[in-house]
Amino acid sequence: MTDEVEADLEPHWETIPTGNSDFIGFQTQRAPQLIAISEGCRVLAEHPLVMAVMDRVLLPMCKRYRLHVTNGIRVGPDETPQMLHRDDELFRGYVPHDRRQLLTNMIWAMSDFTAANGATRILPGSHTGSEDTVPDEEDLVQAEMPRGSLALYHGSTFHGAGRNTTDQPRTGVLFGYSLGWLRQEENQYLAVPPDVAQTLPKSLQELIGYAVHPLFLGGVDQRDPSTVLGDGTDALLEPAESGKGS
Ligand SMILES: O=C(O)CCC(=O)C(=O)O
Ligand SMILES: [Fe+2]
Repeated sequence: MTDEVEADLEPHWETIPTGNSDFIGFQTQRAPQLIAISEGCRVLAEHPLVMAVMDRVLLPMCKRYRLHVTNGIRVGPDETPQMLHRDDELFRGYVPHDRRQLLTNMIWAMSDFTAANGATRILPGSHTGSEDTVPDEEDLVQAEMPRGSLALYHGSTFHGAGRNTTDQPRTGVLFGYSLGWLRQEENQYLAVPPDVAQTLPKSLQELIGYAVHPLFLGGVDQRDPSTVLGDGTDALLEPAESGKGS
């Protein structure tokens, strides 16, 4: 699938600008809306291994999880290290930090990830630390891995893309997954509007958000959003029914 995803993204890199901050990088390009632009990414997003991990990490806190964000990340030559961060900082100002995860990410290597070209730097064990944890650079490990591999890390694990000292880009595709009752980082309904969502497998429609989270979070006109995709049902949501954990 790596070849397919690479081919899907290739035409986009020509027009995507580099970033302008320590977070999104200065020599780094980011391709958004991967579900809309890449059939290969549709397959990766639902990879059974990744789903099994998310079932285990996220389902204790929700009835279904969502695709939170998608990003092709091409770290160019001479890029400085990305600032270390926790992806769940989006929420932690409002939800106290504890070991339960609000989100979990995977990054899939589209090129070899090496210490020299900016393999993701990760601080193992930092998901158990408090809000006040200050990451120590000495404790970082790099997710060095051959093209076609993936790395997974919790939303509260400190990490960031590394420095690229080579003359070639380091490319990965990042998929984040979050508890189904949280607002997604990437607005999947704008990124993947109904006319595109209609063409996707049902499981992927649900993963990006075209399905209520029980009881009836995310409905439209008292109905499940899948009705907008023309799934044939027009049933009104019934809290007693949907509350059973469907
Ligand atoms: O590109 C990477 O290695 C990590 C990117 C990242 O952590 C992010 O964009 O939030
Ligand atoms: Fe991140």
